[in-house]
Amino acid sequence: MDRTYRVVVAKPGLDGHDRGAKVIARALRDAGFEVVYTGLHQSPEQIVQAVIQEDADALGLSLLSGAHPVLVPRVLELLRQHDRDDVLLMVGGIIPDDDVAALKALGVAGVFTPGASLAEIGSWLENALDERERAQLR
Ligand code: B12
Repeated sequence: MDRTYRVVVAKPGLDGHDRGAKVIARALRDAGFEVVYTGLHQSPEQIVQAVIQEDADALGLSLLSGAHPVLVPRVLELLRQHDRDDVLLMVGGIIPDDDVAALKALGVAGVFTPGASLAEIGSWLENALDERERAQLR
């Protein structure tokens, strides 16, 4: 890792499926990232405020409720409004195959569904952030 990256892991929406978010937060911490977990029931506004206040390099959203088609575009819109659309956005949880391409077209860098390996998520994030960092230095 080129430097220690800071990642906000957030659980948008009204449901209580927080296991995936907690597992990811811990796995990324163990992989050497600085992780801030927002806890349950976060609105898009609260999540984007966390990104701004923590000066995050990446944002991970965990969504198992089926509300991703509404919540992810709203988070992206608020990131743009606050000039933080540079943050690398990844989404995980119950995301039907048909929705994966739609989320990527909106600007989501990576989508991870049940069974995704924690080691692979960590190395994918490290590579993506290192690549972006090096491109900015060029
Ligand atoms: C455990 C579980 C619960 C637990 C949640 C406990 C908790 N604290 O999280 C309980 C029993 C409370 C529960 C309740 C309900 N549940 Co439930 N639940 C599940 C279940 C069986 C497993 C989810 C889980 O914890 N998996 C283990 C974790 C580690 O895996 P994961 O979250 O998928 O995370 C992995 C990836 O997805 C990815 N990932 C996830 N998040 C993120 C984030 C980032 C940043 C990244 C990079 C990766 C990533 O990486 C992880 C590692 O591989 C799923 C079905 C399933 N097979 O997924 C249903 C499921 C999510 N539940 C469902 C439903 C409907 C409900 C209820 C509404 C049922 C009801 N009528 O009461 C309630 C809602 C209650 C509430 N208040 O929200 C549905 C959702 C349907 C939908 N999306 O259309 C599912 C899909 C079951 C189904 N097939 O119908 N549930």
